Order: sequence, then structure tokens, then C-alpha cells
Amino acid sequence: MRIRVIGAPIDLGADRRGVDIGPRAIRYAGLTEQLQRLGHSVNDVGNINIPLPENQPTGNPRLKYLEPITKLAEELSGTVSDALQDEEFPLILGGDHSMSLGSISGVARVHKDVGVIWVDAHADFNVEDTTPSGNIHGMILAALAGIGDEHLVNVGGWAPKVDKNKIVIVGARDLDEGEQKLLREHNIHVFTMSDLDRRGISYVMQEAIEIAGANNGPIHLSLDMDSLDPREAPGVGTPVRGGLSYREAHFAMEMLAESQRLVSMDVVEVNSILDRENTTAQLAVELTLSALGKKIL
Ligand code: HAR
Ligand code: MN
Ligand code: MN
Ligand code: MN
Repeated sequence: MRIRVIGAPIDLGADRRGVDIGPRAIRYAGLTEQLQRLGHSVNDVGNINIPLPENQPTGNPRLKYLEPITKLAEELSGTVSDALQDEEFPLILGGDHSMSLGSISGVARVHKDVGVIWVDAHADFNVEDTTPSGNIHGMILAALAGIGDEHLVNVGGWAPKVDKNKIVIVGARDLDEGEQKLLREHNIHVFTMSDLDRRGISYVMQEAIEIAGANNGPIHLSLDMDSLDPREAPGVGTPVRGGLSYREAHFAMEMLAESQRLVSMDVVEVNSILDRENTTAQLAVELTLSALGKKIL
């Protein structure tokens, strides 16, 4: 496969500094070499340009940095569509999860029926009225489903980007009250950590792939590294105990590779300031390799 690596070191969507180093940290962990060793060709086009939060007005405190975030989403969505049109697999490195507004919009422009598997401790399904933080990375999945602030929802000039029946959240364990209500109201498929405990990762991923990839459709994987247990992935801005184990995460990725339905992928929320010796970035590379076909034997 031909893989186009796109860095999106955006940190305007989150509070804790350090995710802007994520794309570099993931590269330093040997991403390109290891993908090549797997037999892929890699076209790393570098990072998109992100303004510093220091130079940006915060704006509405319940929708912080709305303006630059939507502007960057427009730009990134074009970059991602271009990759797909050139028949390369977009692998987008974050950055906080707000970058997925751009990446998934770009995928949805080309693959109109794309489903999304959102692997995350959080649901990122807040809106202006439910957000406890005003941080837009906690609102992105709702926006992609057409719910929330009109500027977020209408990036690229159309909405929704993803059919809400084809959205699946895996690994959730920290949901806000208003967010829970919205998830229920819109019947979003959520596999919580409790579901995972009960049914196991194999069952959950099989279901997730069937739902997101209904009618043999394409799937985008959005991997938030805070889905993993903080013991495995300490370098994330909002760690939550009780997450995916090392093997559960790998097996989930291996199942996605086996499904042969992935058309694009993002890896987000690697925070290098909070990381220990690049452990989380290394794990991000390992999981990416598993998602893109690396097998034990
Ligand atoms: N739910 C909280 C909020 O909206 C925190 C969620 C954001 N954290 C993430 N995203 N890392 O997955 O503020
Ligand atoms: Mn997230
Ligand atoms: Mn998260
Ligand atoms: Mn359904």
C-alpha cells in the first residue's frame, strides 16, 4: 500500500500543551522505516502549518479557538482528500483530536458512505451547552455527525460528514452528563469499557466493524491514544484509568487490518511533554503497524 503521512500538530482544541509535538515524536519513534519494513511505500508530506495559541484570540470560552480550528479543518480536509484522490492511504498524526474534524471531512468528501470507529476513553460528543471545558476536541465526533455549532458542523460546506448509524465508539469510560444524554438521544453505538469486560475485545471489534462498515463500506479509524490504559500510554493530556490493555489495543488493530476495510486513519493525543521516553509515541507506531497489516506470524 502507498501511505501518505500528514502531520497535524494542532493543540488549539485541548488545554494541556505538548500534543503539538506528537507528530514529530511519532516520526522519531521510527514510523516511516517500520512501515517500509512492512512492505508499504511512505510519502511523508510533513506537517500542516498551525498557528500558536499564543497568537490567537480564545474567542467564546465555551468554544475555544473555534475560528482557527475550523480554518485548519478546511485546510486539512483538502490535504486528506488529495491523498485519497492520488490513491494513497492517509495516515494523519495529531495533535489533539480536533484535527479529526479536518481529516474525516476530507475522507467523507471522497468516500461518502464512510463509517468511523472512534477508539477513545472519551466520546468527544459534547456541544457548546454540554461541554465542561470549552475544549473543542471534546466536540468533534458530534460535529461530524452534524450535531453542534454550525461552524464546526459545516466545515467544507456540507453536513453531516458521517451517518450517525455508522459511528462506533470503542473504549469509552469518561463521559459527561450532557454528553451521555446526547449519545442516547442520537442512538450512537458506544462500546464502553464495561461492554469490553463483558464481551471481550474480539466480539466488540467484530460488531464495530460490521456497524461502521455496513454494506461492505469503507471505514476510517480514529485512534485516540488515551483509549489505552495510562500504564501503557502515559503521554496523553487526559488520562483515564481502566483503559485498553496493550494486547486488547493490538488485537483491535489486527482485526481492523484483517477486515481490509480501512481507507484512512488518524492517531491523536500523543502529548510528548507528559510522555516518558517517547513510550506513547512508540506505542502509537506499533498500533499503527498492526492496523496496517503487521502480524505476529
Ligand atoms: N469530555 C471532556 C470535555 O469535553 C474531555 C474530553 C476531551 N479529552 C480528549 N478527547 N482527550 O478524547 O472537555
Ligand atoms: Mn478524543
Ligand atoms: Mn480521549
Ligand atoms: Mn444502528
